[in-house]
Amino acid sequence: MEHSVQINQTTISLLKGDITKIKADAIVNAANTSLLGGGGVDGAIHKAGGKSILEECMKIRERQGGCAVGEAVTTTAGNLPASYVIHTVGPVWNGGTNNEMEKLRSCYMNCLRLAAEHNVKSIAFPNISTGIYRFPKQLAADIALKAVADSLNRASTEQEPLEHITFVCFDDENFDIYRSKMTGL
Ligand code: AR6
Repeated sequence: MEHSVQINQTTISLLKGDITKIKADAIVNAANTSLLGGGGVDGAIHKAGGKSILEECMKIRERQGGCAVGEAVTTTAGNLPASYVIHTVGPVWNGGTNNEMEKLRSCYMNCLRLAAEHNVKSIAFPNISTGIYRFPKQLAADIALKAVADSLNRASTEQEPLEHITFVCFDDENFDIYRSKMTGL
């Protein structure tokens, strides 16, 4: 781990690479409202994780009709070296006047809430919405880092602490942005 900062009992790290290779209790998927898979990180997670993830997503669809933007749902992780996949649906960037920023923050908050509910000790996030959904990367990184810092500073002392949060950047641009912003945490 090249870059890491500590907030209370949690280490926040930055990694460049493929989230499907990460051995965390939970990895986050940047899904869409259908939960049926797609391109980008979603495609990579379903491809590497195998069909059990899609089967669980289909059961969630039957129960609640998919997943709304800003919300998150949990499945197991199939063949991945993680225990859970937390699927969240980021906003499509539409100029910023459609509550995109609040919706992106709520993705991170809801993933952290589900992680706590499942007693997850380590979680890895991709850069939600910054690919196919075209969210500006600088702004998305500010929102992600602030959401995580706010959540950790607010965490109840009765709750078992999350030990490790990793931001997994796939592209150089996001990696460079996170590297420069993490020093400011
Ligand atoms: N590991 C980590 N990050 C990745 C990987 C990977 N294997 N592959 C891509 N990224 P995107 P979105 C990065 O497009 O913008 C799908 O079709 C990528 O560089 O995956 O939220 C869904 O089904 C980018 O920084 O997700 C939705 O329809 C980040 O992941 C839609 O795309 C997010 O890019 C969601 O779009």
